[in-house]
Amino acid sequence: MSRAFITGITGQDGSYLAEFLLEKGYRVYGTIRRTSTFSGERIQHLLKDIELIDADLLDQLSLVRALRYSRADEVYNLAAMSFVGNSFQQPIATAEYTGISVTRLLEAIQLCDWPIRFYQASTSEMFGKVQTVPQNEHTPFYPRSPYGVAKLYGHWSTVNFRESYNMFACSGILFNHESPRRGLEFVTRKISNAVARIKMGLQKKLALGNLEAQRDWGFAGDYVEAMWRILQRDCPEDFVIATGVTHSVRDFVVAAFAYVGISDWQSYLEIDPQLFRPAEVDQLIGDASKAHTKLEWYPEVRFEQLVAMMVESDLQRVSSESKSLHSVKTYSEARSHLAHQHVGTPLMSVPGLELGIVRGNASHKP
Ligand code: NDP
Ligand code: GDR
Repeated sequence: MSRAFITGITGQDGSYLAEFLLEKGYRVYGTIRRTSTFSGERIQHLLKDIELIDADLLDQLSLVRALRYSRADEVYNLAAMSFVGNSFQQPIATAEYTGISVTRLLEAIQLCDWPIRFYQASTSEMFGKVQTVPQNEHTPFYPRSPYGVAKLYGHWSTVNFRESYNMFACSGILFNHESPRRGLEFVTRKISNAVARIKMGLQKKLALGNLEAQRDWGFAGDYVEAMWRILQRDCPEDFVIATGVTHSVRDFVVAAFAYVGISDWQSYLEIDPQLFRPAEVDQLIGDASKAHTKLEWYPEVRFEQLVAMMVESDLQRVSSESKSLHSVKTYSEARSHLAHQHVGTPLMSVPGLELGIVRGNASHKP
C-alpha cells in the first residue's frame, strides 16, 4: 500500500487530496500544528481513516520526525500562509512559512533513507504582472506580493533540489481553485457566503475591493487529481494547471446573485478602498496544454457550475444555521449552537482526537 504525507491537510486542498488518495487506496498521513482550537472541520469526516502528526513548518525536526514516522512514498507540501492580502501585512512570516519552509521540508526529505516523491504547491501568483498571455511553464515570473515572492523561492528551491540532488521533486503551478470548502476570506467564498446570507435576509451589504481583477477559477476537487498525476510520471517535471478561461470578480458577483434570483446586485454592493491591494495581479489565464498532453488531465467543473456549487452550499448551510438558531430559546442555548455551527470557528469536540505526537483513529502503526 502506498503512503502519502500531506502538509496542510486541514486546508481546502489538503482535505480534497486526502479524500482522493484514500479512494486510491493510499495510507494517508497529515501534519497538524498546535492551535488552541482544533482547525480540522474540513477533515473531520476523514479522521478515522487518516493519521495526523504534530508538526510545524518552522520546526525542522518536527518535519523530520513526522516524515520518519510516516515512511511516506509521496509528500505533498500544501501548507503555507496562503492569503495574498495578509502577506502584505506579514511579509516576514509569509517568507518563513510559504518560502523558506519548502527548503526545510526538502532538506528533511534528504535525511530520509528511502525514495520519496515531492510535490510543491506553486501558484499562478508567481506570474503576477504577466509577461505573456496565456501563462504556461515558459512564462517568465513577476510576482506582485510578498506571498508571490515567497512562493517563487519555494518553487526555485524545488527545481534546485531536483537538479542538484536528482530528487523526484515537482512543482504544480496551480491557478485559482475554489470550492465550498474555500476559506471565507478569499473573494469567491466571501461572495457566495454573502449572497446566501443576503438572500436569507441575514446580511444587507457585500463589501469588496477591486472588481476588475480577472482570475482563471477552477474547482479544487479537479485540481488535487492533477497533483497526484504529476507524481505518477516516470520523470519529475513542473506543470501549469488551469482551466484556460478567465473571469472578473464582477462576473463572479453577477453570477452568484443571479443564482439566487437577484438581478439588482449593485444595490447590495459596497466598494471598500481598504480591500484594494498595494500591488494587484490584474489578469491571470493559464495554458495547461502540457498537462493535457502529458498528464491527460482536464478540468471538469466550469465557472458557472463552480459558482452554483458554492452558492448552493452556502445557502444550505446558512439556512440550517438560521433554522436551528430560531429553534433555541435562551441566550446560553443560542451561544452553544453558535459554538457548534459557525463555519470558520472550529469549536467542536472531535471524538477520538487525543493529544500526542500522532493523532487520529487510523489503526495502522508502522
Ligand atoms: P488553505 O489556506 O486552505 O490551507 C493552508 C494549510 O496550511 C492549512 O492546513 C494550514 O493549517 C497549513 N499551515 C499554515 N501554516 C502552517 C504551519 N506553520 N505549520 C503547519 N501547517 C501550516 O490553502 P489551500 O488549501 O487553498 O492551498 C493549498 C496550497 O496550495 C497552499 O500552499 C497555497 O498557497 C497553494 N495554492 C493554492 C491555490 C488555490 O487557489 N487554492 C492556488 C495555487 C497554490 P491550519 O489549518 O492550522 O491553518
Ligand atoms: P488570490 O485570491 O489573491 O488570487 O489568491 P483572492 O480570492 O484573495 O483574490 C482574488 C482577487 O479578488 C480581488 N478582490 C478581493 N479579494 C479578497 N480576498 N477579498 C475582497 O474583498 C476582494 N475584492 C476584490 C483581489 O484583489 C484579487 O485580485 C488565491 C490564493 O488561494 C493563493 O494562495 C493562490 O496561490 C492564488 O489564489 C492562485
